[in-house]
Amino acid sequence: MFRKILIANRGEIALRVVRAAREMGVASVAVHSTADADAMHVRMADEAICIGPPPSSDSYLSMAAVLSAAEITGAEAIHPGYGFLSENANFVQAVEDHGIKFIGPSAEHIRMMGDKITAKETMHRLGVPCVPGSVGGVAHLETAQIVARDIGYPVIIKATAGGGGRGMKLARSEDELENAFRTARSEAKAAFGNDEVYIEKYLGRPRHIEVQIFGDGKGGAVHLGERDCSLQRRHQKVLEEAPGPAIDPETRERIGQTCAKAVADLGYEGAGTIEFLYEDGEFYFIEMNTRLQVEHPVTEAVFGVDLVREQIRVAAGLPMSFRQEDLRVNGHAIEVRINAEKLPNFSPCPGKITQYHAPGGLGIRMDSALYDGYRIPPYYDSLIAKLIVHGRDRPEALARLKRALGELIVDGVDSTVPLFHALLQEPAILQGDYTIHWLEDWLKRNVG
Ligand code: MV4
Repeated sequence: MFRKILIANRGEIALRVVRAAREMGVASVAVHSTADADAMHVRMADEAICIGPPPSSDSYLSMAAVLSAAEITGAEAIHPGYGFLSENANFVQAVEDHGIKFIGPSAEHIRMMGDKITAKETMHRLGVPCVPGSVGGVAHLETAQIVARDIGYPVIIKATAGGGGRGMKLARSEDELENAFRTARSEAKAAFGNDEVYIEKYLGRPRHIEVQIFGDGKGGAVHLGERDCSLQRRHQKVLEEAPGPAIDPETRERIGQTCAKAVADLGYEGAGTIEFLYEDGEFYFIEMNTRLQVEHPVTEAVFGVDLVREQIRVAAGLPMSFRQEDLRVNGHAIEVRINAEKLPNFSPCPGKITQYHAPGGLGIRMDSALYDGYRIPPYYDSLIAKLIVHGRDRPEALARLKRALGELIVDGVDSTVPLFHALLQEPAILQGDYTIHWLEDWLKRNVG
């Protein structure tokens, strides 16, 4: 096992990794910008080192600064958390070139899944069901027309270098195709320096279902069921749950085994998520994320595992501490993302936390780096806490969520807490009956 690891991140996820490492007897090094000198992850880690000025581009995103910090502190491995450098294949290569272990998949697997056409071709080849569409990229309008006629309108044009909702254009009929195709290509060129696009059948009212997988890097892999992450606003997830309210045990087993087999065939190492659209009982692969995700705690709650511990174990060359047959869904978990944002526009609301009280009791987990008097800096993501509740079933989890939100105190800044109080009054939420469009439609009706 490693003696010391460096955490190339901040906020609640940096703290999450410090906690896992400490339980394993592994020392942790926090890195921080000058804006984060008083941050909780800095206080909780065994060591801390300043890596630059407030802008992420000069600190948390600086490969040279992070690598120097690892060298200086003698860290044997780097955990990237999510965001920042977590899916940067060049960073992984640089880390390994310095003789440091990257806690995560290989540069090759990150690069493969970062290119959405290659990701889709790979998943298709491995037997994962995909959205009908072009085989590979589409370089000419004439080809786009032929593909679109074949699969039928509406179609969606996506940038191969996009993902997470960036670089997509809808064409409802053939009259819209030329404009959508040209716009998609020029926007992709401007945003990513790569104008390659592909075409898919547009699915009108799907759910976003993602399957958690975990590989040992040696051809072994398991799945840990799915999460339903359909409640999103502008491609930012707002609430996630496990298991998915629309997924029965047989369906979970079928898609889970398909995903586990695919990543086993790849020799994938570490945590990953295979994202699907789910409509009319069918799964359609869209993207794979090669990192630990923000919403991983709902999976940890229902499967009773520590995914970060497993990441560190396999990175150190140890086997995973469970096999597929050890894993079973226990109850139901829901996560809500508490952001320092002001409704109705969700505008970032940095500032000083004048009072903070975290909820507690049975089935409550609060992942947060907040404390009384903390100043939320204006430079980073507005996520300030994740409240994760676990119950024996979905109604119990919902009751616990309502109870916990009532106990929570976050004073000094606006937050998304009132949104969750309101959502818990909605029959569609209480029944788990929502698609990827439900939240934006609801916000239009209720928040203006
Ligand atoms: C789609 C789609 C409908 N049909 N692909 C948006 C994020 C990116 N990961 C994929 N996205 C979508 N791809 C086809 N063929 C609709 C979306 C989409 C979406 C997906 C998941 C969660 C929320 C979403 C909100 C709008 C659009």
